[in-house]
Amino acid sequence: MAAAFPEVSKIKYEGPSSRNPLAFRWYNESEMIEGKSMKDHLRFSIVYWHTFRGTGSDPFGPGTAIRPWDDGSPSVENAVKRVRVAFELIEKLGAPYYAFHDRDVAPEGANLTETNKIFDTVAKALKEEQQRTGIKLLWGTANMFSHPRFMHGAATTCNADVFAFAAASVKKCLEVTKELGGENYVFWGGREGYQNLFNTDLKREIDHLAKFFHMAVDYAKKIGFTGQFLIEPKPKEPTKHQYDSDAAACLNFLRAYDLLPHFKLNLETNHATLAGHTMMHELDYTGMQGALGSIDANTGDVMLGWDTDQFPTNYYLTTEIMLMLLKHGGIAPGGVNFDAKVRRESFEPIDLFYAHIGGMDAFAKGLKVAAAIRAEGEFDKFVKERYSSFDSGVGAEIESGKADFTSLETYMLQKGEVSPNKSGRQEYLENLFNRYL
Ligand code: XLS
Ligand code: NI
Ligand code: NI
Repeated sequence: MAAAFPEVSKIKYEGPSSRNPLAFRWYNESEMIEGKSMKDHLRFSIVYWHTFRGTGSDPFGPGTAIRPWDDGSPSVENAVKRVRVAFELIEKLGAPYYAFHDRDVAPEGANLTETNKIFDTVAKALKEEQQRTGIKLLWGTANMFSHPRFMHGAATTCNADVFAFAAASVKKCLEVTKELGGENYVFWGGREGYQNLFNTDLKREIDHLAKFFHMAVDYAKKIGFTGQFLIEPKPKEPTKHQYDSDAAACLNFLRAYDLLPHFKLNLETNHATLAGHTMMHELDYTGMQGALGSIDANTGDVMLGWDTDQFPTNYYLTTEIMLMLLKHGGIAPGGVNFDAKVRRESFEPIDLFYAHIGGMDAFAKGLKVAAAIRAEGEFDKFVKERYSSFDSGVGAEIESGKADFTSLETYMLQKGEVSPNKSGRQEYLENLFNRYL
Protein backbone atom coordinates (compact mmCIF):
# COMPACT_ATOMS: atom_id res chain seq x y z
CA MET A 1 0.00 0.00 0.00
CA ALA A 2 1.30 3.48 -0.88
CA ALA A 3 2.24 5.71 2.03
CA ALA A 4 -0.59 7.88 3.35
CA PHE A 5 1.83 10.57 4.49
CA PRO A 6 4.61 10.47 1.86
CA GLU A 7 5.67 14.03 2.66
CA VAL A 8 6.42 13.14 6.29
CA SER A 9 9.41 11.10 7.34
CA LYS A 10 10.17 9.88 10.85
CA ILE A 11 9.86 12.83 13.24
CA LYS A 12 13.23 13.57 14.80
CA TYR A 13 14.43 15.44 17.84
CA GLU A 14 16.12 18.67 16.74
CA GLY A 15 16.29 20.55 20.04
CA PRO A 16 14.69 23.73 21.40
CA SER A 17 16.13 26.03 18.74
CA SER A 18 14.64 24.08 15.82
CA ARG A 19 12.24 25.96 13.55
CA ASN A 20 11.02 22.78 11.87
CA PRO A 21 7.33 22.22 12.69
CA LEU A 22 7.75 18.53 11.90
CA ALA A 23 10.48 17.98 14.50
CA PHE A 24 10.54 17.57 18.27
CA ARG A 25 12.02 20.41 20.28
CA TRP A 26 11.78 18.68 23.65
CA TYR A 27 10.91 15.02 23.14
CA ASN A 28 14.24 13.24 22.89
CA GLU A 29 13.23 9.66 23.57
CA SER A 30 16.61 8.38 24.70
CA GLU A 31 17.42 11.33 26.99
CA MET A 32 17.81 10.15 30.57
CA ILE A 33 15.86 11.87 33.33
CA GLU A 34 15.99 10.66 36.92
CA GLY A 35 17.70 7.50 35.68
CA LYS A 36 15.08 6.61 33.06
CA SER A 37 14.67 7.47 29.38
CA MET A 38 12.02 9.97 28.32
CA LYS A 39 10.41 7.21 26.31
CA ASP A 40 9.98 5.04 29.41
CA HIS A 41 8.75 7.90 31.55
CA LEU A 42 6.13 9.05 29.09
CA ARG A 43 4.96 5.86 27.38
CA PHE A 44 3.11 7.86 24.72
CA SER A 45 0.06 6.31 23.18
CA ILE A 46 -1.99 7.33 20.12
CA VAL A 47 -5.73 6.80 20.20
CA TYR A 48 -7.53 5.15 17.35
CA TRP A 49 -10.89 6.86 17.89
CA HIS A 50 -10.05 10.53 17.51
CA THR A 51 -7.03 10.17 15.26
CA PHE A 52 -8.28 7.57 12.80
CA ARG A 53 -12.06 7.72 13.21
CA GLY A 54 -12.64 11.36 14.11
CA THR A 55 -14.38 13.31 11.36
CA GLY A 56 -14.59 16.74 12.94
CA SER A 57 -18.36 16.58 13.29
CA ASP A 58 -20.01 18.49 16.13
CA PRO A 59 -23.63 18.92 17.26
CA PHE A 60 -24.02 21.70 14.69
CA GLY A 61 -22.66 20.05 11.60
CA PRO A 62 -21.12 17.04 9.91
CA GLY A 63 -17.44 16.17 9.62
CA THR A 64 -14.89 18.29 7.81
CA ALA A 65 -11.80 16.04 7.94
CA ILE A 66 -10.11 15.04 4.70
CA ARG A 67 -8.80 11.47 4.99
CA PRO A 68 -7.92 10.32 1.45
CA TRP A 69 -7.23 6.73 2.54
CA ASP A 70 -10.66 6.25 4.10
CA ASP A 71 -13.62 5.60 1.77
CA GLY A 72 -16.03 6.14 4.67
CA SER A 73 -17.62 2.72 4.22
CA PRO A 74 -18.11 0.26 7.09
CA SER A 75 -16.36 -2.46 5.04
CA VAL A 76 -13.71 -4.77 6.46
CA GLU A 77 -11.33 -3.77 3.64
CA ASN A 78 -11.59 -0.14 4.66
CA ALA A 79 -10.99 -1.08 8.30
CA VAL A 80 -7.86 -3.01 7.38
CA LYS A 81 -6.60 -0.20 5.14
CA ARG A 82 -7.03 2.15 8.07
CA VAL A 83 -4.86 -0.13 10.21
CA ARG A 84 -1.95 0.29 7.80
CA VAL A 85 -2.34 4.07 7.81
CA ALA A 86 -2.61 4.15 11.60
CA PHE A 87 0.66 2.32 12.05
CA GLU A 88 2.38 4.51 9.48
CA LEU A 89 1.43 7.58 11.53
CA ILE A 90 2.25 6.05 14.92
CA GLU A 91 5.60 4.80 13.63
CA LYS A 92 6.51 8.16 12.11
CA LEU A 93 5.65 9.87 15.40
CA GLY A 94 7.77 7.37 17.31
CA ALA A 95 5.04 6.64 19.87
CA PRO A 96 5.50 3.24 21.48
CA TYR A 97 1.77 2.54 22.14
CA TYR A 98 -1.75 2.88 20.81
CA ALA A 99 -5.25 2.32 22.23
CA PHE A 100 -8.64 1.46 20.73
CA HIS A 101 -12.32 0.75 21.28
CA ASP A 102 -13.51 -2.43 19.57
CA ARG A 103 -15.76 -0.40 17.28
CA ASP A 104 -12.99 2.03 16.26
CA VAL A 105 -10.99 -0.71 14.66
CA ALA A 106 -13.73 -3.08 13.52
CA PRO A 107 -17.27 -2.30 12.32
CA GLU A 108 -20.30 -4.19 13.60
CA GLY A 109 -21.72 -6.96 11.43
CA ALA A 110 -25.33 -8.08 11.02
CA ASN A 111 -25.23 -10.01 14.31
CA LEU A 112 -22.87 -10.73 17.19
CA THR A 113 -21.30 -13.76 15.51
CA GLU A 114 -20.46 -11.74 12.42
CA THR A 115 -19.27 -8.78 14.50
CA ASN A 116 -16.84 -10.98 16.39
CA LYS A 117 -15.56 -12.46 13.13
CA ILE A 118 -14.88 -9.02 11.70
CA PHE A 119 -13.10 -8.03 14.91
CA ASP A 120 -10.84 -11.10 14.58
CA THR A 121 -10.00 -10.22 10.97
CA VAL A 122 -9.00 -6.67 11.87
CA ALA A 123 -7.15 -7.87 14.97
CA LYS A 124 -5.03 -10.05 12.70
CA ALA A 125 -4.00 -6.97 10.72
CA LEU A 126 -3.31 -5.08 13.97
CA LYS A 127 -1.12 -7.92 15.17
CA GLU A 128 0.84 -7.97 11.91
CA GLU A 129 1.47 -4.24 12.16
CA GLN A 130 2.45 -4.52 15.83
CA GLN A 131 4.97 -7.19 14.91
CA ARG A 132 6.30 -5.23 11.94
CA THR A 133 6.78 -1.98 13.89
CA GLY A 134 7.22 -3.04 17.53
CA ILE A 135 4.38 -0.70 18.52
CA LYS A 136 2.38 -2.10 21.43
CA LEU A 137 -1.20 -1.95 22.63
CA LEU A 138 -1.55 0.19 25.76
CA TRP A 139 -5.19 -0.68 26.26
CA GLY A 140 -8.33 -1.94 24.67
CA THR A 141 -11.90 -1.05 25.56
CA ALA A 142 -15.39 -1.80 24.31
CA ASN A 143 -17.56 0.99 22.96
CA MET A 144 -20.82 0.52 24.84
CA PHE A 145 -22.21 4.00 24.31
CA SER A 146 -22.59 4.71 20.57
CA HIS A 147 -25.06 2.05 19.42
CA PRO A 148 -28.74 2.82 20.13
CA ARG A 149 -29.10 -0.43 22.09
CA PHE A 150 -27.11 1.24 24.89
CA MET A 151 -29.51 4.18 25.23
CA HIS A 152 -30.20 3.37 28.90
CA GLY A 153 -26.66 2.29 29.68
CA ALA A 154 -24.69 -0.93 29.33
CA ALA A 155 -23.98 -2.55 32.71
CA THR A 156 -26.43 -0.10 34.34
CA THR A 157 -29.24 -0.53 31.83
CA CYS A 158 -32.80 -1.39 32.86
CA ASN A 159 -32.85 -4.03 30.09
CA ALA A 160 -31.21 -7.34 31.11
CA ASP A 161 -30.59 -8.26 27.46
CA VAL A 162 -28.47 -5.16 27.05
CA PHE A 163 -26.45 -6.16 30.11
CA ALA A 164 -25.88 -9.54 28.48
CA PHE A 165 -24.87 -7.93 25.17
CA ALA A 166 -22.44 -5.67 27.02
CA ALA A 167 -20.97 -8.68 28.83
CA ALA A 168 -20.46 -10.47 25.51
CA SER A 169 -18.78 -7.33 24.08
CA VAL A 170 -16.33 -7.02 26.96
CA LYS A 171 -15.63 -10.76 26.88
CA LYS A 172 -14.67 -10.55 23.22
CA CYS A 173 -12.72 -7.31 23.64
CA LEU A 174 -10.76 -8.83 26.54
CA GLU A 175 -9.87 -11.81 24.37
CA VAL A 176 -8.65 -9.57 21.55
CA THR A 177 -6.79 -7.27 23.95
CA LYS A 178 -5.04 -10.31 25.39
CA GLU A 179 -4.24 -11.65 21.93
CA LEU A 180 -2.63 -8.30 21.06
CA GLY A 181 -0.63 -8.15 24.27
CA GLY A 182 -2.59 -5.19 25.68
CA GLU A 183 -1.05 -3.99 28.93
CA ASN A 184 -4.29 -2.60 30.37
CA TYR A 185 -8.03 -2.74 29.84
CA VAL A 186 -10.16 0.39 30.31
CA PHE A 187 -13.76 0.97 31.29
CA TRP A 188 -15.14 4.39 30.57
CA GLY A 189 -18.82 4.23 31.49
CA GLY A 190 -20.15 6.22 28.55
CA ARG A 191 -23.82 5.83 29.37
CA GLU A 192 -23.42 4.40 32.87
CA GLY A 193 -25.29 7.11 34.69
CA TYR A 194 -28.71 8.71 34.65
CA GLN A 195 -30.64 11.62 33.21
CA ASN A 196 -33.52 11.51 35.68
CA LEU A 197 -33.85 9.95 39.13
CA PHE A 198 -37.65 9.63 38.76
CA ASN A 199 -37.11 6.65 36.45
CA THR A 200 -33.93 5.29 38.00
CA ASP A 201 -33.24 2.64 40.63
CA LEU A 202 -29.89 4.05 41.66
CA LYS A 203 -28.88 1.23 43.99
CA ARG A 204 -29.83 -1.51 41.57
CA GLU A 205 -27.89 0.11 38.74
CA ILE A 206 -24.74 0.55 40.82
CA ASP A 207 -25.01 -3.01 42.14
CA HIS A 208 -25.22 -4.22 38.53
CA LEU A 209 -22.16 -2.19 37.59
CA ALA A 210 -20.17 -3.86 40.37
CA LYS A 211 -21.43 -7.30 39.26
CA PHE A 212 -20.32 -6.53 35.73
CA PHE A 213 -16.81 -5.57 36.86
CA HIS A 214 -16.53 -8.72 38.98
CA MET A 215 -17.50 -10.79 35.95
CA ALA A 216 -14.75 -9.05 33.95
CA VAL A 217 -12.20 -9.79 36.67
CA ASP A 218 -13.29 -13.43 36.78
CA TYR A 219 -13.12 -13.81 33.03
CA ALA A 220 -9.69 -12.19 32.82
CA LYS A 221 -8.47 -14.70 35.37
CA LYS A 222 -10.05 -17.53 33.40
CA ILE A 223 -8.28 -16.65 30.13
CA GLY A 224 -5.04 -15.54 31.77
CA PHE A 225 -5.30 -11.86 30.89
CA THR A 226 -2.92 -10.17 33.31
CA GLY A 227 -3.25 -6.56 32.14
CA GLN A 228 -4.31 -3.86 34.58
CA PHE A 229 -8.01 -3.00 34.75
CA LEU A 230 -8.70 0.72 34.73
CA ILE A 231 -11.77 2.88 35.29
CA GLU A 232 -11.88 6.30 33.68
CA PRO A 233 -13.76 8.89 35.75
CA LYS A 234 -15.92 11.52 34.06
CA PRO A 235 -18.71 13.51 35.74
CA LYS A 236 -21.10 14.22 32.86
CA GLU A 237 -21.44 13.85 29.06
CA PRO A 238 -23.29 12.01 27.75
CA THR A 239 -25.41 11.56 30.90
CA LYS A 240 -26.04 14.38 33.32
CA HIS A 241 -24.64 12.24 36.11
CA GLN A 242 -22.07 9.54 35.42
CA TYR A 243 -21.56 6.94 38.16
CA ASP A 244 -17.78 7.16 37.70
CA SER A 245 -17.95 10.90 38.25
CA ASP A 246 -14.50 11.62 39.64
CA ALA A 247 -11.55 9.86 41.28
CA ALA A 248 -13.08 9.98 44.76
CA ALA A 249 -16.41 8.54 43.57
CA CYS A 250 -14.64 5.76 41.64
CA LEU A 251 -12.39 4.82 44.54
CA ASN A 252 -15.32 4.77 46.94
CA PHE A 253 -17.29 2.54 44.57
CA LEU A 254 -14.36 0.19 44.04
CA ARG A 255 -13.72 -0.07 47.76
CA ALA A 256 -17.38 -0.58 48.65
CA TYR A 257 -17.73 -3.45 46.18
CA ASP A 258 -14.42 -5.14 46.91
CA LEU A 259 -12.98 -4.27 43.52
CA LEU A 260 -10.07 -2.10 44.61
CA PRO A 261 -7.52 -4.92 44.44
CA HIS A 262 -8.31 -5.36 40.73
CA PHE A 263 -8.69 -1.80 39.45
CA LYS A 264 -6.78 1.43 39.13
CA LEU A 265 -7.84 4.68 37.51
CA ASN A 266 -7.24 6.18 34.11
CA LEU A 267 -7.43 9.93 34.70
CA GLU A 268 -8.21 12.42 31.95
CA THR A 269 -7.47 16.13 32.20
CA ASN A 270 -10.63 17.39 30.56
CA HIS A 271 -12.73 15.10 32.77
CA ALA A 272 -11.03 16.44 35.89
CA THR A 273 -11.90 19.96 34.76
CA LEU A 274 -15.54 19.02 34.13
CA ALA A 275 -15.65 17.55 37.65
CA GLY A 276 -14.48 20.88 39.07
CA HIS A 277 -11.03 19.60 39.95
CA THR A 278 -7.58 20.24 38.61
CA MET A 279 -5.81 17.31 36.97
CA MET A 280 -3.13 17.73 39.64
CA HIS A 281 -5.76 17.15 42.32
CA GLU A 282 -7.12 14.02 40.67
CA LEU A 283 -3.60 12.62 40.23
CA ASP A 284 -2.52 13.32 43.80
CA TYR A 285 -5.76 12.04 45.32
CA THR A 286 -5.53 8.82 43.31
CA GLY A 287 -1.79 8.44 43.70
CA MET A 288 -1.91 8.72 47.47
CA GLN A 289 -4.14 5.64 47.48
CA GLY A 290 -1.86 3.67 45.18
CA ALA A 291 -4.48 3.64 42.43
CA LEU A 292 -2.86 5.74 39.71
CA GLY A 293 -3.01 3.61 36.57
CA SER A 294 -2.76 5.69 33.41
CA ILE A 295 -3.65 9.08 32.01
CA ASP A 296 -5.63 10.36 29.04
CA ALA A 297 -3.71 13.41 27.97
CA ASN A 298 -5.77 16.31 26.65
CA THR A 299 -7.18 19.62 27.77
CA GLY A 300 -10.41 21.57 27.61
CA ASP A 301 -10.92 25.12 26.43
CA VAL A 302 -11.29 27.72 29.19
CA MET A 303 -14.13 29.34 27.26
CA LEU A 304 -16.07 26.11 26.61
CA GLY A 305 -17.59 23.99 29.35
CA TRP A 306 -17.50 20.67 27.56
CA ASP A 307 -15.15 17.81 26.79
CA THR A 308 -13.38 19.35 23.81
CA ASP A 309 -10.47 16.87 24.08
CA GLN A 310 -7.89 19.28 22.71
CA PHE A 311 -4.21 18.50 22.50
CA PRO A 312 -2.32 19.70 25.58
CA THR A 313 0.11 22.51 24.79
CA ASN A 314 0.29 24.30 28.13
CA TYR A 315 3.64 23.72 29.89
CA TYR A 316 2.20 24.74 33.23
CA LEU A 317 -0.35 21.93 32.99
CA THR A 318 2.06 19.27 31.72
CA THR A 319 4.59 20.18 34.42
CA GLU A 320 1.96 19.77 37.13
CA ILE A 321 1.00 16.40 35.67
CA MET A 322 4.58 15.19 35.41
CA LEU A 323 5.30 16.33 38.97
CA MET A 324 2.49 14.05 40.11
CA LEU A 325 3.55 11.10 37.94
CA LEU A 326 7.12 11.32 39.25
CA LYS A 327 5.93 11.74 42.83
CA HIS A 328 3.74 8.65 42.63
CA GLY A 329 6.34 6.37 41.07
CA GLY A 330 5.65 6.68 37.35
CA ILE A 331 2.79 5.62 35.12
CA ALA A 332 3.72 2.10 33.93
CA PRO A 333 2.03 -0.16 32.96
CA GLY A 334 -0.17 2.80 32.01
CA GLY A 335 0.90 5.56 29.68
CA VAL A 336 0.35 9.09 28.48
CA ASN A 337 -2.47 8.40 26.08
CA PHE A 338 -3.46 11.25 23.77
CA ASP A 339 -7.22 11.09 24.06
CA ALA A 340 -7.25 14.26 22.02
CA LYS A 341 -8.54 15.38 18.66
CA VAL A 342 -7.60 17.94 16.09
CA ARG A 343 -10.21 20.65 15.91
CA ARG A 344 -12.82 20.84 13.18
CA GLU A 345 -10.98 23.59 11.37
CA SER A 346 -7.73 21.57 11.28
CA PHE A 347 -9.08 19.18 8.68
CA GLU A 348 -5.98 18.19 6.72
CA PRO A 349 -4.04 14.95 7.39
CA ILE A 350 -0.85 16.85 8.22
CA ASP A 351 -2.64 18.48 11.18
CA LEU A 352 -2.58 15.07 12.88
CA PHE A 353 1.22 15.34 12.97
CA TYR A 354 1.36 18.93 14.21
CA ALA A 355 -1.11 18.06 16.97
CA HIS A 356 0.74 15.04 18.27
CA ILE A 357 4.17 16.62 17.99
CA GLY A 358 2.93 19.56 20.07
CA GLY A 359 1.39 17.28 22.69
CA MET A 360 4.47 15.08 22.94
CA ASP A 361 6.73 18.10 23.18
CA ALA A 362 4.55 19.70 25.86
CA PHE A 363 4.81 16.56 27.98
CA ALA A 364 8.55 16.19 27.38
CA LYS A 365 9.06 19.81 28.43
CA GLY A 366 6.81 19.22 31.46
CA LEU A 367 8.90 16.20 32.40
CA LYS A 368 12.13 18.22 32.19
CA VAL A 369 10.74 21.09 34.24
CA ALA A 370 9.27 18.71 36.83
CA ALA A 371 12.60 16.93 37.17
CA ALA A 372 14.39 20.27 37.63
CA ILE A 373 11.91 21.28 40.33
CA ARG A 374 12.43 17.95 42.10
CA ALA A 375 16.22 18.17 41.81
CA GLU A 376 16.29 21.44 43.71
CA GLY A 377 13.66 20.23 46.15
CA GLU A 378 12.43 23.71 47.11
CA PHE A 379 8.77 22.76 47.10
CA ASP A 380 9.35 19.56 49.05
CA LYS A 381 11.39 21.49 51.60
CA PHE A 382 8.64 24.06 51.95
CA VAL A 383 5.91 21.46 52.42
CA LYS A 384 7.99 19.48 54.90
CA GLU A 385 8.64 22.59 56.93
CA ARG A 386 4.98 23.59 56.76
CA TYR A 387 3.97 20.41 58.61
CA SER A 388 6.98 20.23 60.90
CA SER A 389 4.84 20.80 64.01
CA PHE A 390 3.73 17.18 63.51
CA ASP A 391 7.32 15.89 63.58
CA SER A 392 7.77 16.16 67.33
CA GLY A 393 5.92 16.99 70.55
CA VAL A 394 2.16 17.01 70.49
CA GLY A 395 2.06 16.66 66.68
CA ALA A 396 4.05 13.44 66.78
CA GLU A 397 1.75 12.15 69.54
CA ILE A 398 -1.28 12.86 67.32
CA GLU A 399 0.22 11.05 64.33
CA SER A 400 1.42 8.05 66.32
CA GLY A 401 -1.96 7.58 67.99
CA LYS A 402 -0.66 8.34 71.48
CA ALA A 403 -2.82 11.42 71.90
CA ASP A 404 -6.53 11.50 72.65
CA PHE A 405 -9.05 14.28 73.32
CA THR A 406 -8.24 14.28 77.04
CA SER A 407 -4.45 14.52 76.59
CA LEU A 408 -4.88 17.23 73.97
CA GLU A 409 -7.18 19.22 76.25
CA THR A 410 -4.63 18.97 79.09
CA TYR A 411 -1.91 20.14 76.68
CA MET A 412 -3.94 23.11 75.48
CA LEU A 413 -5.13 24.11 78.96
CA GLN A 414 -1.52 24.31 80.00
CA LYS A 415 -0.38 26.17 76.90
CA GLY A 416 -3.38 28.51 76.74
CA GLU A 417 -3.06 29.55 73.07
CA VAL A 418 -1.65 27.99 69.90
CA SER A 419 1.81 28.77 68.53
CA PRO A 420 1.48 31.47 65.84
CA ASN A 421 0.59 30.29 62.30
CA LYS A 422 3.00 30.79 59.39
CA SER A 423 2.24 32.17 55.95
CA GLY A 424 1.17 29.72 53.22
CA ARG A 425 3.29 31.78 50.77
CA GLN A 426 1.17 30.96 47.75
CA GLU A 427 2.34 33.81 45.56
CA TYR A 428 5.95 33.13 46.51
CA LEU A 429 5.51 29.48 45.46
CA GLU A 430 3.74 30.35 42.20
CA ASN A 431 6.63 32.66 41.36
CA LEU A 432 9.05 29.90 42.25
CA PHE A 433 7.25 27.53 39.88
CA ASN A 434 7.57 30.03 37.03
CA ARG A 435 11.29 30.26 37.63
CA TYR A 436 11.66 26.70 36.30
CA LEU A 437 9.39 27.05 33.25
C1 XLS B 1 -14.72 10.08 26.64
C2 XLS B 1 -13.64 9.23 27.09
C3 XLS B 1 -13.31 8.08 26.15
C4 XLS B 1 -12.51 7.05 26.87
C5 XLS B 1 -12.49 5.72 26.23
O1 XLS B 1 -14.92 11.20 27.10
O2 XLS B 1 -12.52 10.01 27.33
O3 XLS B 1 -12.69 8.55 25.02
O4 XLS B 1 -11.19 7.46 27.03
O5 XLS B 1 -13.75 5.15 26.14
NI1 NI C 1 -10.57 9.28 27.74
NI1 NI D 1 -12.95 12.49 27.37
